[in-house]
Formats: sequence, structure tokens, C-alpha cells
Amino acid sequence: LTACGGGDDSGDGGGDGLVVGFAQVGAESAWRTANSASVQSAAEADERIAELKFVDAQQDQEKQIEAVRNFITQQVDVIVLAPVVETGWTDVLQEAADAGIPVVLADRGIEAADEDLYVTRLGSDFTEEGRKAGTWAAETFAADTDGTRILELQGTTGSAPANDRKAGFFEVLDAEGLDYEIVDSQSGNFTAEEGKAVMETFITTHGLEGVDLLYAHNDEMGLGAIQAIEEAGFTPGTDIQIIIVDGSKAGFQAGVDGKLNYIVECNPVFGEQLMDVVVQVADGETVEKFTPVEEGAFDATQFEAELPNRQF
Ligand code: GZL
Repeated sequence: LTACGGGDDSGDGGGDGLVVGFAQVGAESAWRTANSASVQSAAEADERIAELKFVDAQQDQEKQIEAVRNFITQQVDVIVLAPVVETGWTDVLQEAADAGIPVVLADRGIEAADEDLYVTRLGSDFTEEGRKAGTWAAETFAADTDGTRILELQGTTGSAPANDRKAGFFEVLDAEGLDYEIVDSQSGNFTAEEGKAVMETFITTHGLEGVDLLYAHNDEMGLGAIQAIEEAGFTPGTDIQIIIVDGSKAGFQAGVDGKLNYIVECNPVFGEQLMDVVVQVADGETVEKFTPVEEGAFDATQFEAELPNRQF
């Protein structure tokens, strides 16, 4: 994004607004591209922001670290980071701290050991998203007397949403006393292509007979899995029930088509809220360590009514 207020390149916005560096995860999903669009349009429209330096790190942590180092060299006013994974940030975030540049996490989080190296995180409570999925599954399969057999497509290995969506889901299944078996659980890296490939492997290895539920950590992997299920001659949403997380238009359309059964919303449209947080941090205001974005969950009775409201 080029400077909209003619901000100089000294990194301090020349007094006519903030220069912000944003190291984004990548462009792996509809959620991600909607999140990038929301942040970029909010920065563009906000006269308090002179320039947003945007980097798409293609889901590569080294590229994200390089982007943060460049923001430090350019002496931006605030660094925004959506960390692709939870670990490996200590050194570069310490460098930002040493340079006196505050860091705001957008979307994903990092390990607790590094909590002092960023000011605040604006994003989802991924554990709560997992709990919502688990609550629906425990209710849906409560009467399943021969044990509920579950396949899981995990998000990017080591990422906060993958770790926490898994933890929240099984925390509830265990708390509700559901009798279940994890038939298999692998990462599809939040992409449709990898989600489909892993589902094909699940089908080849285990077959689908008697598998009750697929829990996919995002829409893309769930939609890729649906293709694999159909290509194997099974009916998604009926032969195997499916939960997805995000709530994209494509995900809701698949729900309307009866191909999946529960959608846990993860809200990417928080650009304006993020700009407010960035300005507060730049002004040295005290902010909460975590600000959760608002989001819900939807079952088959709600898909049709909700589809027109979906923004990505
Ligand atoms: C969650 C976000 C995840 C989405 C995926 O906040 O980090 O990354 O659920 C995206 O679609 O790839």
C-alpha cells in the first residue's frame, strides 16, 4: 500500500500520521484474503495512518521474520504481526523492543514465554471456537451407543488456531463424556488442496464406512475434503457429518447444499478495530492484553438465512 498522506520514509509518518508495518501470514484461505482486505482498506480510510507497509509471507515464518526486521530498519511506528506459528519469535520481537517499536499481534497468538514482547493481541479465541464445535458434536452424537469415530483435519502445524481448536474440541468431548475414537488426525495446512489430499489418504487408509464425523479446522480443508468424499462415492453431510471453522460464503453454500452440518464462525473483518488498537498503542495508551473479536456458530437450520450476510 503506498503512502496515502504523502508520508515521508523516515518511518515516523513525518508527523502526518503513523507508518505501520503488517507482516501477514499469507493468502491461503478466503478468511486470510478477507482479513488482508479488511486491514488494508481500514488503513487506507483512516487519516491517522499515513502508510501501511503490507507483506504477504506465504505461510513462511522466515519470510515473516525478515519482514519484521525490515520494518525495524525502516523505523515504522508500530509493527503488526499475524504469527504463522506460536514459537520462534523471541529474537526478532526482542529486536523490535530494543528499537523501541511496539508490536501488536493480529489474529494468531504466540507462546506465553514471549508474552512480554508484544503489547496486545486482537483476534479470535480459538479454544472457544473448538469448544463450540465440541459442544455441537457431543450433543449430536450423545446417543451414539457404538462410539463416535472422528477424523480431524488440523490447521497449520504449530499454529495457535490449530493447537487451540483441537484442544477446545476434545476438552468438551471429554467433559461431556462422549465415547469417541480419533480414527486419524493430520494437518492440511489450512489449504483446500492439502485438505483434499489428506482426506484422500484418510479414505485410502481407513475407508469411510462407520466414520461418523470430520472436524476440519477451516473451510478450505473441509471443502477440499468434501470433494474427496464425493469422488470416493460417499455423501458428505449424510454418510459423514462435517464441522468447519471460519464461515466463508463457500462454506455456507456447502451447508445450504446439505454437504456439511455445523459452522463455527471465525471473524476476519476486524481492520477498523485493529487501526484503533494500533493508534492506542502508538499513543502509549493502556490496552488489554487480548481483545477477542465477536463471532458465533451456525447449524443446518440457520445456513440459508445467514448466507447473504457472509462477507468473505
Ligand atoms: C484464524 C486464522 C486461520 C483461519 C484459516 O484466525 O488464523 O488461518 O481459520 C486461516 O482459514 O488460514
